[in-house]
Amino acid sequence: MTMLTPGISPQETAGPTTTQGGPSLPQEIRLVTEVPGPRSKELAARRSSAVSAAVGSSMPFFAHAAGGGVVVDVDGNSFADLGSGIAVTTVGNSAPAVVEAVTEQAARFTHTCFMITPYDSYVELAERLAELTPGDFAKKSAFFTSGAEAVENAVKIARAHTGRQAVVVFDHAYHGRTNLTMAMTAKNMPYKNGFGPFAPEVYRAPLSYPFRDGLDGPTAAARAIAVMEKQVGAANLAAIVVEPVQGEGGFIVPAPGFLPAIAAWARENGVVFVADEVQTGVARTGAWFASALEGVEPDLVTIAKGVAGGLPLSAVTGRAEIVDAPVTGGLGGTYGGNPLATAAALAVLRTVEDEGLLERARRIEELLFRRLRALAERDPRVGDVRGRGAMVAVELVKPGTTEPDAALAKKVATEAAQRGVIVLTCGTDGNVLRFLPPLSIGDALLEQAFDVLDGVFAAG
Ligand code: PLZ
Repeated sequence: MTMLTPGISPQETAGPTTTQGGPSLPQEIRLVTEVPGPRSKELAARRSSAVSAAVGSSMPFFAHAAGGGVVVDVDGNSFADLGSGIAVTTVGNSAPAVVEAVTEQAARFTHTCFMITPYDSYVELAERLAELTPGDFAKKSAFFTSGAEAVENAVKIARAHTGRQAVVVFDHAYHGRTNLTMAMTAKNMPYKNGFGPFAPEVYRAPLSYPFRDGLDGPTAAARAIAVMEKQVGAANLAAIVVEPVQGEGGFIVPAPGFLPAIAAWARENGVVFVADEVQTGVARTGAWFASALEGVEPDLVTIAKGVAGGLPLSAVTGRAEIVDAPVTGGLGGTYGGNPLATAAALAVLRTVEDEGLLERARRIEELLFRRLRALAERDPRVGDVRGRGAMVAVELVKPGTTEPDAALAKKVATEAAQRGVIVLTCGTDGNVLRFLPPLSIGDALLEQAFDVLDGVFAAG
């Protein structure tokens, strides 16, 4: 039984009556208590004595149900969700097809370990991802559980294939929190601070960052290639790993031509070109994979987050001869491609097609750009509006400069939560507000959420 917080009457802690999430939840912002409400406060108190202080949460309330475009908290408040659990619930939270597929699979078997007794959904998912990732060539996949694990395995595969060791990543990159991926991630605080030593043979090249460097794509690529040639040497380089639109680093869209030039140099030099599409992949940007928007066909693609609607699944998909390079048994893991997750992923891919969600992501891009460009016109603290599909951000600066304003980003996100909107920050400087709504969100709720944000900006 739930303990009541002293001084709070049972009526005040009545909380939500919802027993189900999914798209049938009322699609509106509706606050019935202060934020956080009494039940969230009570859970926060228990959390602070039981959960590591090293694990943070950006929202002050606890979730009870979610679906469509809302998250309902334990006090019955309904928030517009502009975060999708960091780009995961792309097809919607508790999407009906996902719930059905996982329920059916859970009732049949929950686990055998693909390395012991294989099952068909693993094979079918590999076939589907081979079709959906860019490039008309033979492809194969291996499945894991987290995005970081997919990136680690892409590097293992590239090293096995090339017999080389070095890995090149970019400024502002985010690739994960495991030892190798911490080395690949750019930002120290909070991801790396005090956690070294890091894995060796990871080199960092300059990215294309149009708002800050003003370079066109080919010029920015030449600058990065010079670093690779002079500081690493193509003969030592196993892989280049790059996010087609940088996620945690600030939703940075490289200038046109940057990614194709890097990919072409990789091909000429026998270097494996890896697109880390953990955040951009699976319809988020209005294409199945963001590399396609630049006409790039990566040798390997890392996939996670949106692919399985919240079930832990990640993949490396790419050129068959490269993915086959490690020795048999060289790739795997107890839970990699768990049957609940592969069933969920097949349902996610079907839902994207059945509900026309690539097109929906492009419509969301139009709405987001319209609202945010109007805001930028009025408010000189909005320095840049950028992104692709339902992956859009504003970079906040001191008016008239490019000096980052992280305090403003934090203030807006905090104030928006008080008013019923979940919005996340990102960026090496912490000055970027990012918008990642589920593609199941409706226009009316999106407009309502941006009315709230306009109000927050107008208030100072
Ligand atoms: N590659 C491009 O965006 C995860 C991390 C949030 P995992 N991004 C969210 C946090 O603070 O931990 C991410 C990504 C890209 C790799 C990863 C790592 O994916 O599933 O979190 O391991």
